[in-house]
Amino acid sequence: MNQLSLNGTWTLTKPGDAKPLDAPVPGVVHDALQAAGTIDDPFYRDNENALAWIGETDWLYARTFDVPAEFLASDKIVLRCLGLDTLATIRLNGKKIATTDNMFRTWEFDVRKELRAGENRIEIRFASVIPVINKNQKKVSLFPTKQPERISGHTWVRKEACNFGWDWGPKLVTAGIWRDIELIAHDTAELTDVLVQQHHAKKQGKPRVTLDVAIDSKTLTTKRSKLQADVTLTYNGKSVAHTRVALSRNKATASFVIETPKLWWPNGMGEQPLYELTVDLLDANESLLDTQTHRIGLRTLGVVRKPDRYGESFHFACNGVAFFSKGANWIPADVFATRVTAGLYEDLLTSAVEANMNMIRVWGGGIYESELFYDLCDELGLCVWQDFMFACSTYPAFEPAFMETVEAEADDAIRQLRHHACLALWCGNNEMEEIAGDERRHKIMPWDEYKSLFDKLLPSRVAKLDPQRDYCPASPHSSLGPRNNSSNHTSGDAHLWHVWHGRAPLEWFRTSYHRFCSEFGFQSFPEPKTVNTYTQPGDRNVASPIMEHHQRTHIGNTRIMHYMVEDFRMPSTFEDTLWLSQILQARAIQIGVEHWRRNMPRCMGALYWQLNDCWPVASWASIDYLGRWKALHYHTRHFFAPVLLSALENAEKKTVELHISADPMPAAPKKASNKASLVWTLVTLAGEVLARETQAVEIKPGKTHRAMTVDLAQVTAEFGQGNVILFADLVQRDEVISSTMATLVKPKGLDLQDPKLTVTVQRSDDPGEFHVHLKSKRPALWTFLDFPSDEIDAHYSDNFVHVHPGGEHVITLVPHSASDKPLTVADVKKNLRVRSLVDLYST
Ligand code: BMA
Repeated sequence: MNQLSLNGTWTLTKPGDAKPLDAPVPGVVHDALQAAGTIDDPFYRDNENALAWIGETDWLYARTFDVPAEFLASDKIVLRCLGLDTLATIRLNGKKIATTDNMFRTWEFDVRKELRAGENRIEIRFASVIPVINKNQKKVSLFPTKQPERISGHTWVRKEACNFGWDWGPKLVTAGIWRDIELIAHDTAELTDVLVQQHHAKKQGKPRVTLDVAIDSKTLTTKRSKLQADVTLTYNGKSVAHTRVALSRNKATASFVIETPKLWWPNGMGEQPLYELTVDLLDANESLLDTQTHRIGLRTLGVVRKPDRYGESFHFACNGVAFFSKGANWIPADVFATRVTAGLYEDLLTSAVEANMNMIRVWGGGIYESELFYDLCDELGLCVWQDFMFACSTYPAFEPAFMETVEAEADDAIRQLRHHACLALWCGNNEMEEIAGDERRHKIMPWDEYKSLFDKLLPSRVAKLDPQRDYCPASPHSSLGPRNNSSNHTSGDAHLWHVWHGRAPLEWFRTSYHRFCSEFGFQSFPEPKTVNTYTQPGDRNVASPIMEHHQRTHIGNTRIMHYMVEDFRMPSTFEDTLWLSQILQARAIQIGVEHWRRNMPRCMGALYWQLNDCWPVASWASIDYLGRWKALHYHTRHFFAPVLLSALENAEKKTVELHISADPMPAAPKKASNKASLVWTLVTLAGEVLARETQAVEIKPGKTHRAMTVDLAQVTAEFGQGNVILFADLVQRDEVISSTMATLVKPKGLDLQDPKLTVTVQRSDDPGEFHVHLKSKRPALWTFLDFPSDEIDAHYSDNFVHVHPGGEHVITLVPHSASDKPLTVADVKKNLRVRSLVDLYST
């Protein structure tokens, strides 16, 4: 196999305009226009509004390239396009080769006859999708959304749904060659398919894995037949197994047994060893005709759905061990997919792991992410719940051409992802069972059409191409009871929007006994530094038109303020409002997740909406577009900790229950002690320590239990209900492994006083790193560090922590200055700001 990349600089022309621009490939039109200075930054203020014309225009990409004569000597040459966005007409040396209609597909066209030695010219013209959508909508109107943030009818084209606007994303309709484009030459034969299946068994109590590698190839010429496949499995560069099989009718199966397999585990449950499988296709003379390599992990992974006392279970298990899924929903990491670098993927996914997540759900309104994303998930132990790209709308499943392109798209996606150790589930769509119905009333999708796509077509492709992987038709999906119930307590997964969209109080979460919460969320604003990148000083008021422009849910800001007043006092300034919205968001999600972890195994998963942003905006994300962790992300580290100590207060009974919920620990040494101590302190708002006690407790891996109940009746009678705070730490081997705080009133009921924080900064042994020691005379709730100056930014080991008299928090930070100047302790001291909740209040 020979390869000739066509990536690089192309020209881009708006048909009718004489002057072409330089355009990088892979790339999209917006990026090229911005680089050329034709348009301003689409994310600044409301620049987006002036850019709709880009999506309404046709665009022409073109380039010339040289083909060496030897390349043309191959038996077959294909033009392989890994991503064309979307309605493309391809011409090679003036001749039309093909048209495409699906952004998600890998397109391959035989172009041997069209190519010539020396210079060739390729042109790809992208037709605007907007007229196509409008024309089709007149024919059959698909789910015309009432949400002004979305363009109706976009589901007529197979293109990233959120490109047409979402309740967190702008309407910036792209076009372009968004993934690699290349020429591939093959001789004699090519490998068309390699499918690996694993069979796990135990021999004398030890795991043993048999791999079956099914090889499919296509013979291009008969001149040299007698094909053979050479199959090697290596681990850390060393061969673990090797075999050679002869192909018969272009097929073969190679099998081998791995007697001492190193098993792959989700993050927190063990390691992530990865093996490399190489399949070389050889002819009788041992000439290499084609090769495929896949990195695999040895494990079983999937969903367990079986009858239990609550209905039907819904939980994931790896190597037979059930685990609570801790994670978040993933949206495209940038409006312009081509801007997503390996570094960005790495930052976001590493942040997920640092926050103790073990699962990511790739939501169906975005894209099948690039290979890099799944490689990182393999390495980090992040299980992937993978939606097919269908979301919150209806689709023309009544059109045979639509079903055909979807089938090809599904095959491409399954083939691309199925070897990944991280892949835990294929899921048909996002939130479409709620809008399916019996007939095409209100433009809903009739069930027979829905079923033809999500109960027949997609599962049949998964069964054929990835037979060992589970499939679920939708998220949410309730397997017992009506399918359009998005909030079923007995079975399936649920999307819980009672808090936020439904305006239920935060405590509503504690009434939820759902089996697996695959979506729930709460918005916040990004921090001031991020807001400053898209606003002018005069915009910096939450209700200004620009701040509202960067809030795509029309009820968004009202909701934030509604809940803020429910739980907290009013903040003083615009910036304090941004910070307080983050504290509020962190508190909301914490209440939900801690409740669900206390209710294992009835509930076995919490994936909040949403991990990341695709532009700078107020949203449900825990990490903002510029990679800054919001308060929620810091809290996530705590409420997703492997062993969680959580408090459940009861204002009527005047008690606080302390619960310990632990993940399973299959890789822990057998003799590891599960003993720990619970240290709890009762403090008044004035800082008087009323009690401090220690109790021996046990951690029960894979289980949750109430470790103790603290009775506050007496102290609250004496000091007042809103005057006492309980702080508790779970300590094991002298290390605080989880801590919690509880009050019998909402935070707004606390008359917080100046906590008299003492802040000590010390240089750590690692260069560029500092330790900040925090102590206080009075309770300092949600104490957070930041550098207000634009000169310095930092990443913190922890933030928004509850400091109390008698306790100390040490936060490690790695600051960097805009000028790259090394920072001294004095610089840090001078610039670091440490505040807590009370400092955000107006009085
Ligand atoms: C959901 C998601 C998204 C949406 C989010 C917030 O249910 O599936 O469509 O952005 O809620 O409204």
